[in-house]
Amino acid sequence: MTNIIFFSCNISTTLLLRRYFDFLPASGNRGATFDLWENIYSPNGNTNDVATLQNHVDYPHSPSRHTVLRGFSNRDQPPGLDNYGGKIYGLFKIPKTGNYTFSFRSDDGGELYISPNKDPKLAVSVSKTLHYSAAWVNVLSTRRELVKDTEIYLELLYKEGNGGDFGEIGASKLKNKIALII
Ligand SMILES: [Ca+2]
Ligand SMILES: [Ca+2]
Repeated sequence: MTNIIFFSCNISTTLLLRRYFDFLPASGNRGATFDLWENIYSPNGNTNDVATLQNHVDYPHSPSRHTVLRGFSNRDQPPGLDNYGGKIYGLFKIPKTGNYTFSFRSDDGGELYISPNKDPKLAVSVSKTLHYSAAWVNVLSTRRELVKDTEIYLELLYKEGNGGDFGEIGASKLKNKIALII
């Protein structure tokens, strides 16, 4: 992951103002990068493990597509393909000091990585699924104290088999009330 190119050093996704949130979006730019690898087939037809993507020869440096999303979600405009791997990643600028938890939804299997700071090499897996998740994944990240205006690197990998497809990361300062980072 040493050659990851951030969308921009000054493009940080800010939170969000949807239900549940008690703070306003910070000023500044928004955006997350979305890389897509086509023709990623699962050896086991019953699961869609992101390891299939991670073990592919073209991962991570040669995606089929490299685009920018408004936030950490492509649910509103999914690629509409089958048998591919996706990676949504970028910097999340903390809008307000507090204790945060993170989660994800994906179609199909997914895995969420979080770094303690801006360095993607320090990102660690916090939760993983092998199937489509209609709800925020129950295994939330450990609540962590984050200070306003600091930036942390977030990354969601997901592996699409067939049918619908999307990925998105959520965050919350409130217990069990996850909402999209947009
Ligand atoms: Ca599909
Ligand atoms: Ca699917």
